[in-house]
Amino acid sequence: MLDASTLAMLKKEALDARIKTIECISSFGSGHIGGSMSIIETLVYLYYVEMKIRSDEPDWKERDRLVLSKGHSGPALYAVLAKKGYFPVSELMTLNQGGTKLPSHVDMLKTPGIDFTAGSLGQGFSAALGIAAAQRLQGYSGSYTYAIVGDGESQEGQIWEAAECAGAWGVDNLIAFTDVNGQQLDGYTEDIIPMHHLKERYETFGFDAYAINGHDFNAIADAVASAKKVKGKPHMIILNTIKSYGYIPGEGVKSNHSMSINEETKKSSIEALIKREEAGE
Ligand SMILES: Cc1ncc(C[n+]2csc(CCOP(=O)(O)OP(=O)(O)O)c2C)c(N)n1
Repeated sequence: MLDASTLAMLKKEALDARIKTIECISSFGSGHIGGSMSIIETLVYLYYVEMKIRSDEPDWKERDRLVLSKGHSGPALYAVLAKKGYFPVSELMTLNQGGTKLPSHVDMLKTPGIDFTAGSLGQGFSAALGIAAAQRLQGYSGSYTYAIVGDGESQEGQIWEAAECAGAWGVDNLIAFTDVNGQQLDGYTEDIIPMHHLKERYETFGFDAYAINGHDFNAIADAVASAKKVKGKPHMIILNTIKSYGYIPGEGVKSNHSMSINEETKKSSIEALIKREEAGE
């Protein structure tokens, strides 16, 4: 359970990250708003509370790592990294443009603070497992690797190969999240390949697993704290989320994976979000 001032700080930073995500996607004209907005609380919680990082030394060897396996959600991570000081906030407005450090899919060779390149779905989770295993081998006993996987992405077979190895090897410094926003590129996960019983599936693979509301900071904090107490098993936190949460024109919309956001929609959607936050809805 988080104290009131930490919770207030996290909510403020989440609102700010949502606004910056909308603004940076709008600066290019379109982008992956849906899957960016559903993971904001997780990113903000990890970077503001949980992770052992140095923004002035992004390559610090003993740092915690984050692999955004659903690499198309880069804009949300960029918004958080910019605010944490990895690069100037003004660079957010170069998203996806020629010469940018911020491609639409995360790239560790281009962006300070990005720990692994992703975008070809299914691969990042394996990389996260490898990084976590390497941390153990190198003796960084207090270092964790976090991974964020999509529910659509979980249809990739490679996800389950990584799960199999992580469980067999007992890689307990791997703390992964699956963002179950119920949607993927072209529709509802339920209509394509349903991802039922994910918590139980991961338990079967030898994980310590949780299922929580992914927009609830206290639930995220409690799950991570519980995970860190369980030794000898990797951890999977299933996040029940809403795709496009906070970009109101995309909420409840089937085609909210990648959307066009013009100047007018940017302004009106940010105003509507702030109004909703102020009303405490
Ligand atoms: C191997 C591979 N196949 C297809 C794609 C195209 N693609 C990009 S995002 C996406 C949907 C992913 O759905 P999900 O993991 O649920 O992401 P979210 O809804 O959270 O954005 C697809 C199919 C890809 N990037 N990589």
